[in-house]
Amino acid sequence: MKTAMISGITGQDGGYLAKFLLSKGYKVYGLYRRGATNTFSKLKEHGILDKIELLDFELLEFSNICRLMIKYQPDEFYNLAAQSFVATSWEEPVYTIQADGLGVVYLLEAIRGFSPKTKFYQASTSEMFGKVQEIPQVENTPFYPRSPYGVSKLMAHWACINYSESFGLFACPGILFNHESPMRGSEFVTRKITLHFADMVVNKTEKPLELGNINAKRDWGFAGDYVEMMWMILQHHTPDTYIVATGETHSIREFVEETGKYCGFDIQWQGKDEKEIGVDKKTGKIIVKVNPQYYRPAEVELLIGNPEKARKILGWSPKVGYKELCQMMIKADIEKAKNN
Ligand code: F7E
Repeated sequence: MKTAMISGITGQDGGYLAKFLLSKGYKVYGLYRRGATNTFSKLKEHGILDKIELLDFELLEFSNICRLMIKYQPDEFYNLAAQSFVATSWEEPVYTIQADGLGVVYLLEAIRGFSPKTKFYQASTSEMFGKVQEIPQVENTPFYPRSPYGVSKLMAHWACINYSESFGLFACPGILFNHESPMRGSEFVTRKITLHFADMVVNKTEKPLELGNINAKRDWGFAGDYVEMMWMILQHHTPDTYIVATGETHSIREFVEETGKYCGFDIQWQGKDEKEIGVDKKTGKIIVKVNPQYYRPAEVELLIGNPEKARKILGWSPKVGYKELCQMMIKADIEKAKNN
């Protein structure tokens, strides 16, 4: 039986990946950071909580990582643990850079020292492209991160490649573009939108949804598709870097319109910039309001990845398209709101 360790097991990707690896017959160790309130709700929702062995883990505690590597020597390690909310990285830059950058060096050092056969997957991110230097972005597009989060992930990305080239570790970064699902954290814009709209539809709440920059564009895919690619990257005969994206981009505004349509809203935009509002044509009610509080100190305006290498070499392509993803998320949140 192959063994896999997943750090960040309580997050969106941790749940989908664990489910996928269990279906492939893996023994899965789920690493989580002990806190005052531990939340395993996503694993429960997937119905896999009792199928995973949960282990205490802290990215910044090198001794803890070493002990894990010495004891378990997993075949595969998927590093999905991170301070993953870009906006918070300006509030907590030191912690973000320690956890998302230095933490990865700890992991690589522990693997190098105690479990060099472990294949390592690093969750790299499209945020490293930031102020994009090329459209669409490919594996060798120059990076230009725009947040402490992007900077820390870039360090981890290169550390991974460097440990592979220097010490022969099987360490691979997958550059994942935004990936969403009904399990997405509520702080991220897609889920913030679908949760709010579901509340409006089911509980008839009237408070408008407040958003920041609605003109930013993202290449949104389905998390369930993307975790399969993480696994595929580690099954290839040589370690390499891959873009994981759909090749399509949409603005936050479009995501609002698409999910709003499903709720029966016909959103018309009025005003400009900070004064912009989205009004439902049928009822005249304000559904969305721009609130500059959600603007970021430096924005990533446009992301669109070209997943051609993943398709050609690994035979991967996303199964769920943009509209299907919008529907999946809003439908799931309406169901959840009804059941609560
Ligand atoms: O923001 C804009 C915001 O927080 C998307 C993480 O998984 O993907 C994610 O990072 C866009 C930005 O995701 C609101 O300014 C407008 O332009 O959903 P997000 P993100 O920052 O793209 C990458 C690939 C990662 O690696 C990250 O870990 O939406 N936006 N209004 C807003 N964003 C939020 N969160 N809330 C708003 O009210």
